Amino acid sequence: MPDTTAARRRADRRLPRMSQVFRMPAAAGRVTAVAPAQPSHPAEAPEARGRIVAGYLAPHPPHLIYAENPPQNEPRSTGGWEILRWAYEEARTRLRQRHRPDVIIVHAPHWITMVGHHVNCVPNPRGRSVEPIFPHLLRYSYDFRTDVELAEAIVDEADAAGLVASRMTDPGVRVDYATIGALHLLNPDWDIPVVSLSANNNPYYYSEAGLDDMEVLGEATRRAIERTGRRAVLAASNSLSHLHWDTEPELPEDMAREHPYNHHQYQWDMRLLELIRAGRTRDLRTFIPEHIEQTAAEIKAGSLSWMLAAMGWPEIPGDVLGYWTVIGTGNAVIEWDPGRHG
Ligand code: 2X7
Ligand code: FE2
Repeated sequence: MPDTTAARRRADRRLPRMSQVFRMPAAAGRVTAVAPAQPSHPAEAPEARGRIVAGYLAPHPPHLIYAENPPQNEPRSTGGWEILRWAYEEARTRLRQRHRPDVIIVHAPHWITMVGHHVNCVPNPRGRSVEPIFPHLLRYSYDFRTDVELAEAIVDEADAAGLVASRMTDPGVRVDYATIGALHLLNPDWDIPVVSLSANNNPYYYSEAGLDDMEVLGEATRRAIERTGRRAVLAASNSLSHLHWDTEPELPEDMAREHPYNHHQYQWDMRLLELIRAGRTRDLRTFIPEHIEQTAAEIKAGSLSWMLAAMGWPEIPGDVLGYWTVIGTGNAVIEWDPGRHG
């Protein structure tokens, strides 16, 4: 490997990153105790609680909801992107039958906060989410419940770990389409409470900003889950390779026009998926920055690093439920299930 890897350059860098500017020394004793949740499944052993039961890479292209024609979305389609939608169908089955979480925690790249990590603490977000570049595909009415106790515990743990973190309590803030996209595709009934985290790392200004901080945020998230006793599913709402077409077919779901933007991107996505399928999760810590550099990957927003850090970079195979492109970008639905491999 040449001495030019993004990871090495990051380690060598002398100047503080934007995210470091917004990182404070950790303060002891700022976390307050929270009573553990009562089991929602009475037969459940106590050790089954307070843990992450599964993690999903859960990409959010608005095209996928558009193609599903759910009642919440106004535009109508004739389908498309079935391979990814069938992958989500399998994820939904596993979520309901096997994981039965108390909460889904999502980190999404299109809720960008310039100062610190924000956690949505609005008890019942309601409104309409419109995709700014594809408003003809996604005008989605949402109405869901936040697990406020867990949301606040994540803020407290992140703060105690030295991150700048804040509670977002304004019900007027519109929920972004990357949060809505992953959550709808995992649970279109919206009958599982949610915690939603912003992306603070300015991914569209700095190519690999803040991945270290995302690991700190992941560990803080895990501590909050343990402290509140939740069975949590994590969702990293990210596409992979991210160069894309700048023109759209007359019929957006014309699958004769859907293919990788270029072979280079496709090959780097496949390398990433091979590592994941082989369970070489720790190798991803150095591979992810390279993948970002080679493919302008959306995982630069840090959602995947956050999730894998929360799960302790588990050396278990990720189950790739499906991969395909959306407007040329690479997208994979992947499950990490520690219970199956533990
Ligand atoms: O946000 C997105 C994306 N991540 C990928 C493809 C198409 C549109 O929007
Ligand atoms: Fe996106």
